[in-house]
Amino acid sequence: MAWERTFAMLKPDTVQRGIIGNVLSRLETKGFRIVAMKLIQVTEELAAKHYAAHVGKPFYDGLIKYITSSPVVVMVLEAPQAVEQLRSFIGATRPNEAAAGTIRADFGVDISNNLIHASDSVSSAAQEIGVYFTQGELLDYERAIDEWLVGR
Ligand code: 3AN
Repeated sequence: MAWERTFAMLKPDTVQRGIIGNVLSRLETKGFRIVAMKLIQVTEELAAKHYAAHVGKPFYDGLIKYITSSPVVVMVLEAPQAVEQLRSFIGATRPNEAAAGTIRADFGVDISNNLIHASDSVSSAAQEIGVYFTQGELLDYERAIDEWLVGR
C-alpha cells in the first residue's frame, strides 16, 4: 500500500493542558512517521488561510480567536492511507460523538477545544501542508520499524 502524507495540528488546548507528549505518543505508537514538526504561533493571516472554508459560519470568529490564542504544534505525518487513518484515529468533531479510544473522545469534552486537527482529504492535506511548511522542511527518510509496521 502506498504511503500518503497528511497534515495535523495539536491545537492550543493540547499545548496549554501540557499533553503534547501524550497525543504525540499515541500518534507514534499507531505508526505514523513524522516527516516535519514545529511549535508555532498561528497568526490571523495563517488562520484565515487554514479555515477559509468556514468563513461566514457562526463559529468562524470564535475559531480564529481560539486557534490564535496559544502556540500550536503543526506536523506532517506519513502512513499507508494516512488521511483516512488519522481522521478515524482522532475521532468525530464533537467529542461526545467520537468513538471511545480516539484522541478526541479520550482527551476532550468540548467541540471547540477538540485537541487536534487533521486534514479531511488528500487535496486538503496538500493545501494545508503548503500553508504551514516549505518543501525544504519536509524530510524524506525511512525508520527501522517501517518494515515491521507494513510487512516486508
Ligand atoms: P474537523 O476539525 O473535525 O475537521 P471541521 O473542519 O468541520 O471539523 O471544523 C473545523 C473546526 O471548527 C472544528 N475542529 C471545531 O473546532 C470547529 N467547529 C466545527 N463545527 C463547529 C460548531 N458547530 N460549533 C463550534 N465549533 C465548530
